[in-house]
Amino acid sequence: MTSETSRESSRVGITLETYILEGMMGHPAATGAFTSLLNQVALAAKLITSKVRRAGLANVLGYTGQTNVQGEEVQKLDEVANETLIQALGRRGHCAAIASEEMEEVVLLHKDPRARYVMVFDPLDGSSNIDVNISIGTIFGILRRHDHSGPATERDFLLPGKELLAAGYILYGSSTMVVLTTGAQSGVHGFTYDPTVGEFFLSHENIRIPDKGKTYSINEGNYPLWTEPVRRWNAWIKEDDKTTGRPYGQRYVGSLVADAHRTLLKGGIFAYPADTKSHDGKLRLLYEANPFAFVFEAAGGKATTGTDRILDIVPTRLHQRTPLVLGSPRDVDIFEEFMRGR
Ligand code: AFP
Repeated sequence: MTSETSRESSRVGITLETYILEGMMGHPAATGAFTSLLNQVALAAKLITSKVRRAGLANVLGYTGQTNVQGEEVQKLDEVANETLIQALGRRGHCAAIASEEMEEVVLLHKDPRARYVMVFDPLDGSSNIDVNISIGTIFGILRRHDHSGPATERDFLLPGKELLAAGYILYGSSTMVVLTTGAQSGVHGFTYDPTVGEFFLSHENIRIPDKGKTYSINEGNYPLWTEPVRRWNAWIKEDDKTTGRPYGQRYVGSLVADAHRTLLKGGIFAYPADTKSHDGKLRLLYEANPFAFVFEAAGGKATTGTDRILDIVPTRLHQRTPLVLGSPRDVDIFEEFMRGR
């Protein structure tokens, strides 16, 4: 391949806006509503980044939840991120309603029947990590309403994750990245933010998770609460066996976006299983597990509860929890074998 053709076939370096626009051009019947929604997510990503990057100054400007030197109340960063997303998504009239980790109930944005989409998000996941300057993130998913003749209700959100039209996350790490997919056909792409020009550029084109990894990611402090199969899998993954690449290394940030992002790029397994304290696991199905399951499957990975595919679960509640196991197909398969009694 000549350098000219390889340059032509790679889209690395295009902006997120161009990528979204090209996606719309590939669908002649598109109205632009979905495109506009994705663009508003990109805008929110820039706005939240600018706030997150100043988080370390909270004690200079006033601790969050207290008053700053100007005597103004300083809003908590997760509330700021939530407000920013609501404002951005409410602006164009395409998003009928949102469900957020920050709010008990669904928030209606537009009653107009032309608002055909609803969005789920966790505005700032891993927020307990803010004070210690560790990566945090925003998780989002977009669903199409089945019936948009009347105002949106909770029913519009209680759909299995396989119905997502798009999902992704924004990682506020050493740089800010948006990782986005509209499904396996379009692939999973990562865009890195250049703060000097205020744009996201395609930096990770067509992310594919390795078939097998070398690390496992789990809160091992929960060992006493784990079920027997989880303990057996945990002992197995730490055994010394060169032929199967064990022992695996352990990595755990405690910020789902950071742990899942590393697992997506490097392979391996992330698990937050059910335990004797949390029978349904800790993580939330609609705005944590489903968007990540959608991303991982589109990248060739797997996402299960340990026994069942995440994207098949039909939710009954907005803030429902689920056990979550994400990762390389071979690593998730082995976890499932242990759950079945290996
Ligand atoms: P916070 O938003 O309270 O920091 O919780 C983060 C989180 O929901 C998710 O991002 C992590 O994967 C998980 O909880 C960590 O939970 P443990 O602290 O129990 O390991």
